[in-house]
Amino acid sequence: MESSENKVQSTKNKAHSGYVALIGRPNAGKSTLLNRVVGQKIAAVSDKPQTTRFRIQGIITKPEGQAVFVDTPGVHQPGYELNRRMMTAVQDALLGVDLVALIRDASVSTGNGDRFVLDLVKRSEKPALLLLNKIDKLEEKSALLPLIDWYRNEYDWREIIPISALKDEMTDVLVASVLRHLPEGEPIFSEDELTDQSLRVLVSEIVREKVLRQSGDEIPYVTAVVTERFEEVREDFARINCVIVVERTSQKKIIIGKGASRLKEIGIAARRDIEALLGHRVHLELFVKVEEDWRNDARLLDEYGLA
Ligand SMILES: Nc1nc2c(ncn2[C@@H]2O[C@H](COP(=O)(O)OP(=O)(O)OP(=O)(O)O)[C@@H](O)[C@H]2O)c(=O)[nH]1
Ligand SMILES: [Mg+2]
Repeated sequence: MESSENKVQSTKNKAHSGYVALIGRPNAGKSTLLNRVVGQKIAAVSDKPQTTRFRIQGIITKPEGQAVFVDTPGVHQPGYELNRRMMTAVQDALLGVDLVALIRDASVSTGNGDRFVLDLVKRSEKPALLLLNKIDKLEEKSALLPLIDWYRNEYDWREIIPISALKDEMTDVLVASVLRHLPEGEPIFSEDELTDQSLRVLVSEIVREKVLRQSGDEIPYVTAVVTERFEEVREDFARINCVIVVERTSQKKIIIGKGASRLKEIGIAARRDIEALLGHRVHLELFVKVEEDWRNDARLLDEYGLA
């Protein structure tokens, strides 16, 4: 009797593991969700569209299994070589995962961009979850019903889950659902691994996020950040130099600001996050450099890690 009970138990508790892609339009909240579920800031977040430029993995390990969340750039029409590469990153992510999570800003009305994203998910023919994000912005939760109806007619979703990545609503339900829908299997990564990104890249992305947050509408698209020096001088102190690349001298002036005031603000905000990431003090130096048309320059894109 006892042994059969144990058997039932062990089948029930079989661990699940695998990859889940976060796919959606720019600004849907994919990176906010990634950071939220991992419990650490690993992806840049801003209110400017096209913040994320490459695939970023965030790993969650629980007794029920391990989920590797794959954050991707927001789906948009590619103009520059950079944007073509961003869209290739989305396609590659879709190919390589066990599960797809379409994340949709539920506070805005449906447009062509949403149909385009939906088509990508349909063509992938993968099991998929629909995440209706930003429910904290809705006055009435019943506003979700027409949206749910519309999506339900379009694809055979494994689950439809309203969430708020920002306010941490229903995100535990979402993680449990992801784990349930991943295949049975052993963990892929060790328990203490949180991301596939190197410290240098995490640092560059922190600086880029601060640039995006402290600038107007033009700068985000024309900015790349590279960590040129990362020296752990002592166990508890590092010297870091980052280069902020823009396309024109006028943009360089905007980022530096009057009396270097904006660059200083960017540096202070970035250093705070970098110190939290590394757990010790950091000396951060920022430089601004002009590289005309870097977004169409394959060599520079490779150099900046935008492969
Ligand atoms: N109110 C509210 N805002 C949110 C929520 N999730 C994300 N946001 C905000 O939406 C904006 C975009 O968030 P991101 O996480 O950068 O969006 P993304 O989908 O990664 O965007 P791209 O990388 O550009 O594709 C930021 O200002 C977030 O703070 C949410 O649940 N509620
Ligand atoms: Mg993003």
